[in-house]
Amino acid sequence: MKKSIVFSAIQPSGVITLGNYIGVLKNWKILQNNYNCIYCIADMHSITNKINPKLFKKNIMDNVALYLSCNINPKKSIIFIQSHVKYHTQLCWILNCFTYLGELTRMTQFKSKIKNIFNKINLGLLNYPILMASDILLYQTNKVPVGKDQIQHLELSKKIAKRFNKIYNKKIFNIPEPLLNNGNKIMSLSNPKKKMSKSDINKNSFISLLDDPKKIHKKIKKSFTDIDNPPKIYYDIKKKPGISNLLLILSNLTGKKMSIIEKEFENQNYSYLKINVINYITDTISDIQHNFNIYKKNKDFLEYILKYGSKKASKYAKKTIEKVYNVIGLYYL
Ligand code: AQP
Repeated sequence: MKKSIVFSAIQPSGVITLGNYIGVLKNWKILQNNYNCIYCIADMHSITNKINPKLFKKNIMDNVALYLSCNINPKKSIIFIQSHVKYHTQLCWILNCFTYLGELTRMTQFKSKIKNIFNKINLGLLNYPILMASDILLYQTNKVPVGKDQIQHLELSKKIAKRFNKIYNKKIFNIPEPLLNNGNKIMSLSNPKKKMSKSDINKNSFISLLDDPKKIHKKIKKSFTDIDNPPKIYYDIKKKPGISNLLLILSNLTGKKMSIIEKEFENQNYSYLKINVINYITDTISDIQHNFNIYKKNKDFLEYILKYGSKKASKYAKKTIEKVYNVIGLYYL
């Protein structure tokens, strides 16, 4: 039987964070055993923000090396850079013509990203979900592993695909479904009301997969702590957002249920909890960094993987673009 197709991507707007890792990356290596997996470095998405070009190039290649370091096997999964497959932006323009302005201005991420921009809002921020829809629909994707924060964008992708299929009365796009990794969203270490983000200007708000143990120690020690007297450790995202975030990180890294974690820490103080969180993060990350240091030295190998990946991805994407051109009436040569 043909395996279902999984598509997932991370933007190289910074180094992959613990939030990205827990939200999606940790699961990718498991998925590649049961699905045809396509894992993308979504560089075109990142240029909605101004990024230092030198740093951007470094982040792109660091993140490729991190995919491999997290055991994504290029023999099983396609690994490629979004801008290397021209069909993403091609389909994006076409889908722009099948999406309404109101659908885009309603997106929560758009609203939060423009909060502090008072003029000159670039259109890439608004169109971001259409490029994401193109990424997914190009590969006739069945399942999309996403964090809870991206569900709204995926719902819009489904809506656009259904609309397109209905207009032409043909199944041009497969309708993708989310693959939620228990729906966990890791929050910022300095403000647990915001999600942990790699492009956050406050570097203490996130753990990057390339942080050294000293930095991890400092960031967790300084992380937001809920004030209550006497301090108690239990999971309650509303009453204790800071402690709940640390418990969530622990539960994900240890694989233990939240009720078990709560029991282990019920009579302990915050400092003891933080030391445990530091130890588990450091353990997880040190294995990844060990692999990273080997891959990072081998630029030729990384480039070979990327060339091979974009060739394979292009082959699949071209098929969808041909269908789209034909059904719309665009001339395809
Ligand atoms: N904090 C998070 N907790 C759980 N999952 C998360 N994801 C992102 N942050 C968290 C999931 O990671 C995948 C890749 O995300 P992305 O890089 O494509 O975009 P993003 O969601 O905007 O991630 P960042 O880190 O916040 O990037 P910037 O700072 O550039 O905006 C997605 O599936 C996402 O759900």
